[in-house]
Amino acid sequence: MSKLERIAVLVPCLNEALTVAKVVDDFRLALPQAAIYVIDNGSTDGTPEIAAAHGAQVLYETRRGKGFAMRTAFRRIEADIYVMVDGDDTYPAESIQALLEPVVAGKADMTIGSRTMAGTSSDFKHLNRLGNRILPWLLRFLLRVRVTDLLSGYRVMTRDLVKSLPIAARDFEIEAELTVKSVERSFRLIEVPIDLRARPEGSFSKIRIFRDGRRIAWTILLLFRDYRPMAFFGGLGLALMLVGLIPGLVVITEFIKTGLVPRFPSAILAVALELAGVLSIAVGLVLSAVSRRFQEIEIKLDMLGDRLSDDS
Ligand SMILES: Nc1nc2c(ncn2[C@@H]2O[C@H](COP(=O)(O)OP(=O)(O)O)[C@@H](O)[C@H]2O)c(=O)[nH]1
Ligand SMILES: [Mg+2]
Repeated sequence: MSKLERIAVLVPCLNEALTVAKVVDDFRLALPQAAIYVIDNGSTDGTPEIAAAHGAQVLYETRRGKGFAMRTAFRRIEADIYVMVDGDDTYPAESIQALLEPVVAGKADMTIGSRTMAGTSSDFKHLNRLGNRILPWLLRFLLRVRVTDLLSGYRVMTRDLVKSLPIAARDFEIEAELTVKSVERSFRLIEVPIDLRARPEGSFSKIRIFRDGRRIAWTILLLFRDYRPMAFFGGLGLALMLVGLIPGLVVITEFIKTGLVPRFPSAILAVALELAGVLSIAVGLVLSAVSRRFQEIEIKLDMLGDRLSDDS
Protein backbone atom coordinates (compact mmCIF):
# COMPACT_ATOMS: atom_id res chain seq x y z
CA MET A 1 0.00 0.00 0.00
CA SER A 2 1.53 3.24 -0.60
CA LYS A 3 1.54 5.23 -3.73
CA LEU A 4 -0.78 8.13 -4.12
CA GLU A 5 -3.87 6.41 -2.88
CA ARG A 6 -5.88 8.59 -0.52
CA ILE A 7 -7.51 6.42 2.10
CA ALA A 8 -10.45 7.60 4.19
CA VAL A 9 -11.55 5.69 7.27
CA LEU A 10 -15.23 6.30 7.99
CA VAL A 11 -16.48 5.67 11.50
CA PRO A 12 -20.22 6.18 12.09
CA CYS A 13 -20.84 6.89 15.74
CA LEU A 14 -23.79 7.24 18.02
CA ASN A 15 -22.74 7.59 21.63
CA GLU A 16 -19.47 5.69 21.49
CA ALA A 17 -17.49 7.82 23.94
CA LEU A 18 -16.10 4.73 25.62
CA THR A 19 -14.47 3.33 22.53
CA VAL A 20 -14.14 5.96 19.79
CA ALA A 21 -10.72 7.15 21.00
CA LYS A 22 -9.28 3.65 20.79
CA VAL A 23 -10.78 3.09 17.34
CA VAL A 24 -9.29 6.34 16.04
CA ASP A 25 -5.89 5.64 17.61
CA ASP A 26 -5.82 2.03 16.38
CA PHE A 27 -6.55 3.05 12.83
CA ARG A 28 -4.06 5.94 12.95
CA LEU A 29 -1.45 3.37 13.97
CA ALA A 30 -2.51 0.76 11.40
CA LEU A 31 -2.90 3.30 8.58
CA PRO A 32 -0.76 6.35 9.30
CA GLN A 33 -1.43 7.83 5.86
CA ALA A 34 -5.22 7.67 6.10
CA ALA A 35 -7.63 10.46 6.95
CA ILE A 36 -9.99 9.38 9.71
CA TYR A 37 -13.54 10.67 9.81
CA VAL A 38 -16.07 10.23 12.55
CA ILE A 39 -19.65 10.78 11.46
CA ASP A 40 -21.61 11.80 14.48
CA ASN A 41 -25.33 11.34 14.69
CA GLY A 42 -26.21 13.58 17.57
CA SER A 43 -24.28 11.80 20.30
CA THR A 44 -24.92 13.17 23.75
CA ASP A 45 -21.92 11.66 25.48
CA GLY A 46 -19.15 13.77 23.98
CA THR A 47 -18.20 11.33 21.23
CA PRO A 48 -17.42 14.01 18.61
CA GLU A 49 -15.24 16.02 21.00
CA ILE A 50 -13.23 12.95 21.95
CA ALA A 51 -12.85 11.97 18.32
CA ALA A 52 -11.65 15.44 17.39
CA ALA A 53 -9.20 15.47 20.30
CA HIS A 54 -7.73 12.27 18.91
CA GLY A 55 -7.23 13.83 15.53
CA ALA A 56 -10.27 12.59 13.65
CA GLN A 57 -12.23 14.91 11.41
CA VAL A 58 -15.81 15.08 12.52
CA LEU A 59 -18.83 15.24 10.24
CA TYR A 60 -22.32 15.79 11.54
CA GLU A 61 -25.50 14.18 10.29
CA THR A 62 -28.69 15.12 12.06
CA ARG A 63 -30.96 12.49 10.54
CA ARG A 64 -30.69 9.59 12.90
CA GLY A 65 -29.45 6.29 11.53
CA LYS A 66 -26.27 4.58 10.43
CA GLY A 67 -27.46 4.58 6.80
CA PHE A 68 -27.89 8.35 6.77
CA ALA A 69 -24.50 8.80 8.42
CA MET A 70 -22.73 6.62 5.85
CA ARG A 71 -24.52 8.19 2.92
CA THR A 72 -23.41 11.62 4.06
CA ALA A 73 -19.86 10.35 4.37
CA PHE A 74 -19.96 8.73 0.93
CA ARG A 75 -21.22 11.95 -0.62
CA ARG A 76 -19.07 14.50 1.14
CA ILE A 77 -15.71 12.78 1.53
CA GLU A 78 -13.27 12.50 -1.37
CA ALA A 79 -10.79 9.64 -1.38
CA ASP A 80 -9.57 6.78 -3.56
CA ILE A 81 -10.24 4.04 -1.06
CA TYR A 82 -12.84 4.05 1.68
CA VAL A 83 -12.69 2.01 4.86
CA MET A 84 -15.90 1.64 6.84
CA VAL A 85 -15.75 0.49 10.44
CA ASP A 86 -17.85 0.69 13.61
CA GLY A 87 -16.92 3.05 16.41
CA ASP A 88 -17.52 0.44 19.08
CA ASP A 89 -14.08 -1.20 18.88
CA THR A 90 -15.48 -4.59 17.94
CA TYR A 91 -13.65 -4.91 14.62
CA PRO A 92 -9.88 -5.44 14.68
CA ALA A 93 -7.78 -2.66 13.18
CA GLU A 94 -4.96 -5.20 12.83
CA SER A 95 -6.86 -6.85 9.98
CA ILE A 96 -6.99 -3.73 7.88
CA GLN A 97 -4.00 -4.63 5.71
CA ALA A 98 -5.59 -7.95 4.80
CA LEU A 99 -8.79 -6.12 3.85
CA LEU A 100 -7.02 -3.40 1.91
CA GLU A 101 -4.70 -5.64 -0.05
CA PRO A 102 -7.19 -7.05 -2.62
CA VAL A 103 -8.65 -3.60 -3.25
CA VAL A 104 -5.29 -1.90 -3.64
CA ALA A 105 -4.08 -4.71 -5.89
CA GLY A 106 -7.15 -4.20 -8.07
CA LYS A 107 -8.51 -7.66 -7.39
CA ALA A 108 -11.67 -6.52 -5.63
CA ASP A 109 -13.94 -3.49 -5.55
CA MET A 110 -15.10 -4.24 -2.05
CA THR A 111 -13.69 -6.44 0.67
CA ILE A 112 -15.88 -7.48 3.55
CA GLY A 113 -14.54 -8.45 6.95
CA SER A 114 -16.39 -11.70 7.55
CA ARG A 115 -17.02 -12.64 11.13
CA THR A 116 -18.34 -16.08 10.31
CA MET A 117 -15.89 -17.57 7.84
CA ALA A 118 -13.99 -20.68 8.79
CA GLY A 119 -11.18 -19.96 11.16
CA THR A 120 -12.69 -16.89 12.76
CA SER A 121 -13.60 -16.67 16.42
CA SER A 122 -16.21 -14.01 16.76
CA ASP A 123 -17.88 -12.95 19.93
CA PHE A 124 -21.52 -12.85 18.87
CA LYS A 125 -24.67 -12.69 20.87
CA HIS A 126 -26.93 -15.67 20.12
CA LEU A 127 -29.70 -13.71 18.47
CA ASN A 128 -27.21 -11.88 16.29
CA ARG A 129 -25.75 -15.17 15.21
CA LEU A 130 -29.21 -16.41 14.26
CA GLY A 131 -29.91 -13.29 12.22
CA ASN A 132 -26.54 -13.76 10.62
CA ARG A 133 -27.69 -17.15 9.38
CA ILE A 134 -31.24 -16.44 8.30
CA LEU A 135 -30.60 -13.24 6.39
CA PRO A 136 -27.75 -14.57 4.19
CA TRP A 137 -29.89 -17.61 3.47
CA LEU A 138 -32.74 -15.34 2.36
CA LEU A 139 -30.30 -13.43 0.21
CA ARG A 140 -28.93 -16.55 -1.42
CA PHE A 141 -32.36 -17.97 -2.01
CA LEU A 142 -33.94 -14.83 -3.47
CA LEU A 143 -31.09 -12.97 -5.08
CA ARG A 144 -28.44 -15.64 -5.60
CA VAL A 145 -25.92 -13.55 -3.75
CA ARG A 146 -23.56 -15.64 -1.68
CA VAL A 147 -21.79 -14.08 1.24
CA THR A 148 -20.91 -15.58 4.58
CA ASP A 149 -21.40 -12.32 6.45
CA LEU A 150 -24.04 -10.04 5.00
CA LEU A 151 -24.18 -7.61 7.88
CA SER A 152 -20.53 -6.94 8.53
CA GLY A 153 -19.84 -3.27 9.13
CA TYR A 154 -16.13 -3.63 8.34
CA ARG A 155 -15.49 -3.02 4.68
CA VAL A 156 -13.02 -1.54 2.24
CA MET A 157 -14.38 -0.03 -0.96
CA THR A 158 -13.08 1.67 -4.08
CA ARG A 159 -14.03 5.19 -4.95
CA ASP A 160 -15.79 3.95 -8.05
CA LEU A 161 -18.08 1.74 -6.00
CA VAL A 162 -18.78 4.30 -3.29
CA LYS A 163 -19.56 7.07 -5.74
CA SER A 164 -21.71 5.02 -8.08
CA LEU A 165 -23.99 2.89 -5.90
CA PRO A 166 -27.38 4.48 -5.30
CA ILE A 167 -27.80 3.75 -1.60
CA ALA A 168 -31.15 4.53 0.02
CA ALA A 169 -30.69 2.90 3.43
CA ARG A 170 -31.53 4.87 6.52
CA ASP A 171 -30.20 2.53 9.11
CA PHE A 172 -28.65 -0.90 9.50
CA GLU A 173 -29.99 -2.03 6.11
CA ILE A 174 -27.02 -0.27 4.57
CA GLU A 175 -24.75 -3.31 4.66
CA ALA A 176 -27.28 -5.53 2.87
CA GLU A 177 -27.88 -2.83 0.31
CA LEU A 178 -24.17 -2.27 -0.31
CA THR A 179 -23.69 -5.98 -0.86
CA VAL A 180 -26.65 -6.58 -3.18
CA LYS A 181 -26.25 -3.46 -5.26
CA SER A 182 -22.53 -4.13 -5.72
CA VAL A 183 -23.14 -7.68 -6.90
CA GLU A 184 -25.95 -6.46 -9.16
CA ARG A 185 -23.54 -4.05 -10.84
CA SER A 186 -20.86 -6.71 -11.22
CA PHE A 187 -18.46 -5.21 -8.71
CA ARG A 188 -16.08 -7.83 -7.34
CA LEU A 189 -16.52 -8.73 -3.71
CA ILE A 190 -14.03 -10.63 -1.60
CA GLU A 191 -14.59 -11.70 1.97
CA VAL A 192 -11.70 -11.71 4.38
CA PRO A 193 -11.95 -13.53 7.72
CA ILE A 194 -11.76 -11.33 10.79
CA ASP A 195 -12.42 -11.85 14.48
CA LEU A 196 -15.14 -9.85 16.16
CA ARG A 197 -14.57 -8.67 19.71
CA ALA A 198 -17.32 -8.05 22.22
CA ARG A 199 -18.15 -4.47 23.16
CA PRO A 200 -16.52 -3.47 26.42
CA GLU A 201 -18.53 -3.39 29.64
CA GLY A 202 -20.88 -0.42 29.71
CA SER A 203 -21.01 0.07 25.95
CA PHE A 204 -24.28 -0.71 24.23
CA SER A 205 -25.20 -1.86 20.75
CA LYS A 206 -27.62 0.36 18.85
CA ILE A 207 -29.09 -2.49 16.92
CA ARG A 208 -32.56 -3.62 17.98
CA ILE A 209 -32.60 -7.19 16.83
CA PHE A 210 -36.25 -7.59 15.92
CA ARG A 211 -36.92 -4.16 14.55
CA ASP A 212 -33.68 -3.99 12.60
CA GLY A 213 -33.77 -7.65 11.59
CA ARG A 214 -37.22 -7.10 10.13
CA ARG A 215 -36.08 -4.00 8.32
CA ILE A 216 -33.14 -5.82 6.81
CA ALA A 217 -35.33 -8.75 5.70
CA TRP A 218 -37.76 -6.26 4.20
CA THR A 219 -34.92 -4.52 2.37
CA ILE A 220 -33.84 -7.87 0.89
CA LEU A 221 -37.40 -8.53 -0.23
CA LEU A 222 -37.71 -5.14 -1.92
CA LEU A 223 -34.37 -5.63 -3.62
CA PHE A 224 -35.66 -8.98 -4.85
CA ARG A 225 -38.76 -7.31 -6.29
CA ASP A 226 -36.72 -4.54 -7.92
CA TYR A 227 -33.81 -6.53 -9.24
CA ARG A 228 -35.50 -9.78 -10.26
CA PRO A 229 -39.07 -8.70 -11.10
CA MET A 230 -39.69 -11.68 -13.35
CA ALA A 231 -38.86 -14.11 -10.57
CA PHE A 232 -40.86 -12.13 -8.00
CA PHE A 233 -44.05 -11.49 -9.99
CA GLY A 234 -43.71 -14.60 -12.13
CA GLY A 235 -43.35 -16.75 -9.01
CA LEU A 236 -46.32 -15.04 -7.42
CA GLY A 237 -48.35 -15.53 -10.59
CA LEU A 238 -47.50 -19.22 -10.88
CA ALA A 239 -48.43 -19.73 -7.24
CA LEU A 240 -51.81 -18.06 -7.79
CA MET A 241 -52.46 -20.18 -10.87
CA LEU A 242 -51.55 -23.38 -9.06
CA VAL A 243 -53.92 -22.52 -6.21
CA GLY A 244 -56.60 -21.72 -8.80
CA LEU A 245 -56.28 -25.23 -10.22
CA ILE A 246 -57.84 -26.69 -7.09
CA PRO A 247 -61.36 -25.28 -7.53
CA GLY A 248 -60.83 -25.26 -11.28
CA LEU A 249 -60.18 -28.99 -11.61
CA VAL A 250 -63.14 -29.80 -9.41
CA VAL A 251 -65.45 -27.78 -11.65
CA ILE A 252 -63.99 -29.14 -14.88
CA THR A 253 -64.11 -32.82 -13.90
CA GLU A 254 -67.67 -32.37 -12.77
CA PHE A 255 -68.56 -30.70 -16.04
CA ILE A 256 -66.97 -33.52 -18.05
CA LYS A 257 -68.83 -36.14 -16.05
CA THR A 258 -72.25 -34.53 -15.88
CA GLY A 259 -72.22 -31.70 -18.36
CA LEU A 260 -73.25 -29.37 -15.54
CA VAL A 261 -71.56 -26.60 -13.57
CA PRO A 262 -73.37 -26.63 -10.24
CA ARG A 263 -70.54 -25.06 -8.19
CA PHE A 264 -70.68 -21.47 -9.33
CA PRO A 265 -68.61 -20.03 -6.51
CA SER A 266 -65.80 -22.51 -7.24
CA ALA A 267 -65.90 -21.68 -10.92
CA ILE A 268 -65.70 -17.96 -10.25
CA LEU A 269 -62.90 -18.39 -7.73
CA ALA A 270 -60.91 -20.50 -10.19
CA VAL A 271 -61.24 -17.92 -12.95
CA ALA A 272 -60.35 -15.08 -10.59
CA LEU A 273 -57.20 -16.86 -9.37
CA GLU A 274 -56.07 -17.80 -12.87
CA LEU A 275 -56.59 -14.24 -14.10
CA ALA A 276 -54.77 -12.77 -11.12
CA GLY A 277 -51.90 -15.16 -11.84
CA VAL A 278 -51.72 -14.17 -15.49
CA LEU A 279 -51.83 -10.52 -14.50
CA SER A 280 -48.95 -10.95 -12.09
CA ILE A 281 -46.84 -12.71 -14.72
CA ALA A 282 -47.61 -9.91 -17.16
CA VAL A 283 -46.48 -7.35 -14.60
CA GLY A 284 -43.25 -9.34 -14.19
CA LEU A 285 -42.65 -9.30 -17.94
CA VAL A 286 -43.25 -5.58 -18.23
CA LEU A 287 -41.06 -4.74 -15.26
CA SER A 288 -38.21 -6.93 -16.36
CA ALA A 289 -38.18 -5.23 -19.74
CA VAL A 290 -38.29 -1.83 -18.08
CA SER A 291 -35.52 -2.68 -15.65
CA ARG A 292 -33.34 -3.98 -18.45
CA ARG A 293 -33.73 -0.67 -20.22
CA PHE A 294 -32.86 1.14 -17.02
CA GLN A 295 -29.71 -0.94 -16.73
CA GLU A 296 -28.74 0.26 -20.18
CA ILE A 297 -29.43 3.84 -19.21
CA GLU A 298 -27.30 3.42 -16.12
CA ILE A 299 -24.43 2.10 -18.22
CA LYS A 300 -24.80 5.03 -20.58
CA LEU A 301 -24.79 7.44 -17.66
CA ASP A 302 -21.58 5.85 -16.42
CA MET A 303 -20.02 6.26 -19.85
CA LEU A 304 -21.16 9.86 -19.95
CA GLY A 305 -19.70 10.45 -16.50
CA ASP A 306 -16.37 8.99 -17.61
CA ARG A 307 -16.33 11.19 -20.67
CA LEU A 308 -17.14 14.30 -18.68
CA SER A 309 -14.37 13.63 -16.21
CA ASP A 310 -11.93 12.99 -19.05
CA ASP A 311 -12.77 16.35 -20.59
CA SER A 312 -12.29 18.32 -17.42
N1 LIG B 1 -23.78 7.95 12.95
C1 LIG B 1 -24.54 6.96 13.46
N2 LIG B 1 -23.95 5.85 13.82
C2 LIG B 1 -24.71 4.90 14.32
C3 LIG B 1 -26.11 4.99 14.49
N3 LIG B 1 -26.55 3.85 15.00
C4 LIG B 1 -25.45 3.09 15.14
N4 LIG B 1 -24.36 3.72 14.75
C5 LIG B 1 -22.98 3.28 14.76
O1 LIG B 1 -22.88 2.19 13.88
C6 LIG B 1 -21.97 1.26 14.41
C7 LIG B 1 -22.65 -0.08 14.53
O2 LIG B 1 -23.65 -0.05 15.49
P1 LIG B 1 -23.76 -1.14 16.59
O3 LIG B 1 -24.74 -0.63 17.56
O4 LIG B 1 -22.42 -1.50 17.08
O5 LIG B 1 -24.38 -2.33 15.79
P2 LIG B 1 -23.90 -3.83 15.88
O6 LIG B 1 -22.41 -3.82 15.67
O7 LIG B 1 -24.62 -4.50 14.77
O8 LIG B 1 -24.27 -4.27 17.24
C8 LIG B 1 -21.51 1.82 15.75
O9 LIG B 1 -20.27 2.48 15.57
C9 LIG B 1 -22.59 2.79 16.11
O10 LIG B 1 -22.13 3.84 16.91
C10 LIG B 1 -26.72 6.18 14.10
O11 LIG B 1 -27.92 6.37 14.22
N5 LIG B 1 -25.88 7.12 13.59
MG1 LIG C 1 -21.02 -3.10 16.76
